[in-house]
Amino acid sequence: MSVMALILLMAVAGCSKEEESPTATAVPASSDGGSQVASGVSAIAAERGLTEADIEAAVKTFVPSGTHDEYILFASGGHSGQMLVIGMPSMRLLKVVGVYTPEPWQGWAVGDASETSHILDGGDLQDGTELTWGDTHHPALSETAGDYDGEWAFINEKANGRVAVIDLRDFETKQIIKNPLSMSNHGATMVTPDTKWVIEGGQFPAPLDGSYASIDEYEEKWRGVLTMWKFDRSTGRINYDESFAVETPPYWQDLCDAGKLVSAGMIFCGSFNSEMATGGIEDGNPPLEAGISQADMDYLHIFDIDKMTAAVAAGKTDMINGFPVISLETAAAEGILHFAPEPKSPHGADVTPDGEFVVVSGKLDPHVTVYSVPKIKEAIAAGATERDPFGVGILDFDTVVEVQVEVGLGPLHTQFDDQGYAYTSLFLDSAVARWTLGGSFSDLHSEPDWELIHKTPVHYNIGHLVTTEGDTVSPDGKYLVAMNKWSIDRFNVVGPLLPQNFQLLDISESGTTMPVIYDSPIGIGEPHYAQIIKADKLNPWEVYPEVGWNPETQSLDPRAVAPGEEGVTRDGNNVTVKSTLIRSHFTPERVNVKVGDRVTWHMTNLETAFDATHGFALPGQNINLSLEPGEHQTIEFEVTDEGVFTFYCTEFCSALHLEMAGFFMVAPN
Ligand code: RUQ
Ligand code: CUA
Repeated sequence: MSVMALILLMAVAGCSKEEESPTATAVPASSDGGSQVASGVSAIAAERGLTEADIEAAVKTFVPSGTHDEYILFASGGHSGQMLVIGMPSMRLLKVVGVYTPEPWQGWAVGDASETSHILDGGDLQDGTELTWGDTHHPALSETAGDYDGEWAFINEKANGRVAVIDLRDFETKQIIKNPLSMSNHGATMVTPDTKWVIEGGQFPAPLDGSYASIDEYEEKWRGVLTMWKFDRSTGRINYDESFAVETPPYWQDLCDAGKLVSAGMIFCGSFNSEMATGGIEDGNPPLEAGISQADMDYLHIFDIDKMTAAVAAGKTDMINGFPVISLETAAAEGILHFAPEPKSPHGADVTPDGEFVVVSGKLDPHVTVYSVPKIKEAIAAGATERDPFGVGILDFDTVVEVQVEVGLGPLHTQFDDQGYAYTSLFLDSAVARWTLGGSFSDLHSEPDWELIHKTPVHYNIGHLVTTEGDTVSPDGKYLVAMNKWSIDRFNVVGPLLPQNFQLLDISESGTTMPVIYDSPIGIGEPHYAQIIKADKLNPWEVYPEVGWNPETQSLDPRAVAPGEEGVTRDGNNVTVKSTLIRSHFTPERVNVKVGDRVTWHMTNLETAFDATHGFALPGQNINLSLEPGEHQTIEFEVTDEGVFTFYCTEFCSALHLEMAGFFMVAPN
């Protein structure tokens, strides 16, 4: 019997820790049926060596079969290129949304024939190179007035500088955009509190036009970039033509966060390598990691969105690769960009729920540094007295810092709850630190402000952490997920490559109680960040709104095939197939073509029931589609090889699913 079943029994029996210690030996059965069950549970717990804490954790996380989770976690799939959808607190994996990597189950971007593959092609390199993987780091849920609204998700792709838009009505990727100026992003994606802008911060500098410049020209020609993608809710797409970028110095820009409430209109991005180290270990130079971490301070980048849009409206942009860019000179002169010094190889920059503070973690500093937004605004208004080599105004550290809080070794990222606590991941300590906030959060907790309260060890190498609705103006403070890399001793060994581990922590109690209650290995690439939304804020479709729906346009497809319209027609070498799918057959079942034909195949799933998905696998053509109820797909391909190929449905859709097939017969020309 599994621990889950055990817990269910305990719940049924009304067993609690007060009534009975699960670690104790079984109590004698009484005539009361409940106690008999409870004593059985005790015996199982004793036999399995479960502690009281184990049982409490299991009771907290068990979601009985047939019931739904309270929260949904949207996690990056790391270098799988995908996005994970996980129920919480059960940590059950619900979906791996295909984004930057073809995903056959969803028919996502498999081969070149489908419209979803054209969406993936939206992220092709300027020279046409097709990319079939990605390194996703930071998903962002759309917000209205600073709160998740459950409508859209965005996720970056670090390796080649791309951004994707996912529609949460059907959990499918709708748009992938290649950044025209940069081959890398890391400070992405983040949204402004109204989701008007999707922010793409950079990482590795290079000449923005994609040209070659030698490493000796690093300071002169290599540049960083922050890209502001304009999101249009009515179309559900990023509007490329209303988007623009801001040139930044060739420091390595890092994670960003959008301001909210008092800091609305501001963007904060960490950065490192203000040393502008360029490595060259083979020439006797210090290695990059040493060169980059020499200085005590790097620069927190502080952007002003209103000043950016004013500069764009006034035409103060240069066109680079056909894309408007506010030059570094303009950004410095117009006060679009300011710097505040930040200590010791900074990484995360996180804005508190009230928007008043920005928490920065220096990876080599045991403190987090808390900046005051009102103080930043005053310092900007007073005018920067110092400038970096590119003319960007530097604010005085002591003037803009509210406080530094010692939290432990290797701080990376910070999240928030509803009890006035902040939570910082400690990479070197392998722990989550809980510390108190001051300011408007002071009354929410009973401890002194700005003080470390507790550390919970995690296993191991924690990167990001995420709390329930933790990036919003009103976090829920119920759970925290520690996103750990390389779980060396947590799971059965599955070879030298170790699973990543999401550890669930219960943060609902105050003070020093903050236990780990579940381990959830992730069987794909390193997930960096995630966001957690209350499940009832999502309103996904159960079936497409109308039969003949095109998910790529989210509208009725004029090419949809109605019953009776099926058939194969030929016009020269162009063959048009019109098919319908319904349990358990394709119409037509025989499609005759010749080598050299160009096939346009329209397919409509006529089903309207919740569970009536059909697949379409066509051997020899690298084609696989998933047609959910009501969905229409059109594919186009050239036929190059003769033979007979049996297409079939890939979803076990009925008792006669194996019979749901047809013949694609290619005669010699
Ligand atoms: S980053 S932990 Cu993108 Cu912190 Cu990975
Ligand atoms: Cu349709 Cu199997």
